[in-house]
Amino acid sequence: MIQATREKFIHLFGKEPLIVVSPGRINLIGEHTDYNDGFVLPAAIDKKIVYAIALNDTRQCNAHAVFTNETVSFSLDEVKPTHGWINYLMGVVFQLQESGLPVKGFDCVIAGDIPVGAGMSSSAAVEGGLVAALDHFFQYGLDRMQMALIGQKAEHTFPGVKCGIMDQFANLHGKKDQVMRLDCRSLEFEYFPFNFPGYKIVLCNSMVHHSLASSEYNVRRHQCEEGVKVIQVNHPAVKSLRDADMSMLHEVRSQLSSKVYDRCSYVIAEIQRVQDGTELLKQGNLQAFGQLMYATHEGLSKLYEVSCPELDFLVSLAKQREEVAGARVMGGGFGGCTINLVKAEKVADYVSYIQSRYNEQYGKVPEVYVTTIEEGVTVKELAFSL
Ligand code: GAF
Repeated sequence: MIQATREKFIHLFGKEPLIVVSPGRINLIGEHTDYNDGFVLPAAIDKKIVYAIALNDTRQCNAHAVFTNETVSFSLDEVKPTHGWINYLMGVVFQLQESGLPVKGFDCVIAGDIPVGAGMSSSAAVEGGLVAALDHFFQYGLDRMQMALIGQKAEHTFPGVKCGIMDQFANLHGKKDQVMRLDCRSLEFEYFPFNFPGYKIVLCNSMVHHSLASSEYNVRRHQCEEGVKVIQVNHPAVKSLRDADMSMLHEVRSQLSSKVYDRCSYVIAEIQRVQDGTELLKQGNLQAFGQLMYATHEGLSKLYEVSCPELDFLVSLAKQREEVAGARVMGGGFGGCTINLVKAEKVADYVSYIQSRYNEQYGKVPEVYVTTIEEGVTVKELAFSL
């Protein structure tokens, strides 16, 4: 794919590009905890966006997307929110300009194999790849966390999703075969190996993509903040759900709508599950970790209400199979993928079981990706060294 993207760029723009490989991400546990100052456990994966990109000595940015086969242009003097994938690029450019960093016109080709809307964060990959490319050209000297924060702000201000930091962080900090535990408040993080050679990480795509996903995402965030405001009356030290516990939430139960109560109770439990899950993984106890994944799914489905019947069905299939240590919906939800930890020698059986049962139930065959944990955004300066 890298070579094909480079060739397409040379064909369209007639010069040699810089290549940037920008991965999607998985998250083992810790969903909707990032914007509550909690913990997450993501990793970058083998699904990726590839940029071929070069400066063009104008004030015009021209981007060709291989997946839609269209070229979209915008002027650096008129960067404002619009529709479609170009929004992610414009958001990044806008945030760099806002930070007082120089940006000049560029040409790029964007290709990739991250399925859109599948919960693997193709949007953070588009953002992170562009920040890294522009940082390379202009030598801003941004560190990877600063780049992630620029991507997150781009997402807030252009597509308008008030996301946490997890996706942009994972995209830019990934390391081969390592998961990362990020404290989303302090932004401190640690790597540790995901060392289960007998198991594979299998993503099952429900092929459902709800258009309400981003507006409902923002509603969830707002409901968490509502809960915090009420808890703060008795406990002023509580700045976010990270600081709350179930007894504090219980005290204010009568003052909260049942939805806000449920959202908060899910998040408080999930933040704890990341802490417990990290220890279990470090101890090599994948079976117990898998049970936490099922508990997360239950919470995301019943309390946080970001699942859908198709995802619940996929997880119910996983639960019946002894080769699966754990499974749950991954990412923002409202469609997309489940993440499954599956015994390596049984992956083929499992995939055919899932695909045939899902097809019987919903009349479509889910795509399945057996994924690996890879490096974060990589800038490849010399095309001939590919
Ligand atoms: C999306 C968001 F972008 C992340 O910040 C995170 O909140 C995730 O949903 C849910 O854990 O991917």
